[in-house]
Amino acid sequence: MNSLAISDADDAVPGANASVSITTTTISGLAGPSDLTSIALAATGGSIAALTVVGSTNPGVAEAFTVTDLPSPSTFLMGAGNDTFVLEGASYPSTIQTGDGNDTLRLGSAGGGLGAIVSAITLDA
Ligand SMILES: [Ca+2]
Repeated sequence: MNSLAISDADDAVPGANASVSITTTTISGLAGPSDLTSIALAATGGSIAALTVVGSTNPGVAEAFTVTDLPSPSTFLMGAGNDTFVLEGASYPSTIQTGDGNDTLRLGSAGGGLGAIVSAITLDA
């Protein structure tokens, strides 16, 4: 079993992480000097037991994450800042902690509906 830990805690660039997209296989909008570096997720010959993604801890960075589905059980720590987190689907249990700031959390697809949320979710706004 494999664990993946991805942290962008020290990203203090204004406007950073403003359009992060997470799917079962890819994280985009998070890495690189302009958030343009894509991260591919895989566990060839095994499985991912846990994914942890840490967002910027800078209160001036208002991040926006959209998760279409999860590659594994996942934990998202958004840190400080006025963050937005949208969870459209969850095939694995997940915990979302938005940290300090005036945050927005939305569950469900853009058209409405929670049918793609099939695992337990813990929200800590
Ligand atoms: Ca970043």
